[in-house]
Amino acid sequence: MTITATRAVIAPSASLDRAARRVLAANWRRGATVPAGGLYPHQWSWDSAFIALGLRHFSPVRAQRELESLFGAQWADGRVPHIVFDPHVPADAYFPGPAFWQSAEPGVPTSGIVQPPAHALAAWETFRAAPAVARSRRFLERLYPRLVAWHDWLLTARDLRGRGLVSVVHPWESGMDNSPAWDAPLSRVVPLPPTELARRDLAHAAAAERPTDTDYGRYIRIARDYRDSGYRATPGFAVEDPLCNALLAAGEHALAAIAAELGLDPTRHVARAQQVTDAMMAELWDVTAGTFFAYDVLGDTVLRSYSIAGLLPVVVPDLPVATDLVKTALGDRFRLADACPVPSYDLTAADHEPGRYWRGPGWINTSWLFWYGLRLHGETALADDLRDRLLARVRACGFREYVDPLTGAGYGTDDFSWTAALTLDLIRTGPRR
Ligand code: 9WN
Repeated sequence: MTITATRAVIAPSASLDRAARRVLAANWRRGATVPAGGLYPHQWSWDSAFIALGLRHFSPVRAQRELESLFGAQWADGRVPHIVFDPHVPADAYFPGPAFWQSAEPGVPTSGIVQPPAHALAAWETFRAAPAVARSRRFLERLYPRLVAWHDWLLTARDLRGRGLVSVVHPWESGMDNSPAWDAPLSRVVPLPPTELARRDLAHAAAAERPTDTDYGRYIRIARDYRDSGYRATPGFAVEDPLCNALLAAGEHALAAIAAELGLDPTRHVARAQQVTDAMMAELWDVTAGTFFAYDVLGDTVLRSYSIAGLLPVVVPDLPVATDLVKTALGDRFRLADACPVPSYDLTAADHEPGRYWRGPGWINTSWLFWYGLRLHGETALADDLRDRLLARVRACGFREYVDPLTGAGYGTDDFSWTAALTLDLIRTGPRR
């Protein structure tokens, strides 16, 4: 069941803050937070990074444990799985579940694909919120080698073109599953028939707000092929996504700061951040379009689709084109000045769907990343304005998963953890003005 009408929750910051903490408390399970009790009843990789960014403000230890539990499921090769399954949850609560992935590498059942590397950034910000607590728990000492192994794996196993950029080999790895940017490469994948899908998501959200059966048929085929190769061979999908690579570059900057805090040499991370940034500029930047485009590795072509992922390299310090990205965000495609949350996909495109998942609605995590980037690049007035409007949206809609950026209609699940966590961060970090 889904609630498509917007709920009026008008609340001043103090009660919004309390309500957000209540969501995070309700979604906490034995050492980690589930994204949503019904729809996503396990631990997800990049969700935990965003959740830690909120938890750090009122429970630094829980924020640290959130990341530690995720990295406790890291594979020997360095990859961090996109789902860590909770063995206490019934096997059929989420599809595809542990029986499909057939992996228990670190001793707990996990998936075998990954998600965008937002973790180093989250770890550094988590440390900065409570350095004394983190030092007493040796948080960075324990996490740093794991974060390094994770980035090493990405830049070796996943540099498929040898250009210094990471590829994702499943739409789920991008975190923006049914983004229109993936339509062309996905069209080459023959979907499995609906009879081979045991979708559980439709019990918790309306079909019109979720990926289609054809999408799922393709997702499951790619995941099955990857699994059957021992999670090694490139399945029938591989793209260089600007968001993943931007988070990696920003993450290397964070690793440099972490290394310095630990008394280690940060040079390697500074150099890597620069290499990834240079590769993004050389391979993914389109100066005329004013955005980064993803690259279809198997089709050997640029994916000229205006997704929010193309603007999110704004999170990279020293990015030479941050001003151009802001200009594109202010234009008709994203309408930064009035659309809120920032649309996931081009408002002017014929296939923009304001309520369907990553094909149009605004999400808090990508909006938060854009806000973070605005602050990073000194766009204080725009950042403060976006923050105020994001908080107003959450006050009006509640902690929905995604929202129509023009009408404010809420979609997907309610009491979504990263919406609550990043709302808390927006409240607690405050405006710069
Ligand atoms: C597949 C958990 C995850 C997010 C993703 C979002 C959605 C899963 C799904 O939920 O994906 O990984 O079942 O649809 O697209 O970004 O991490 O919140």
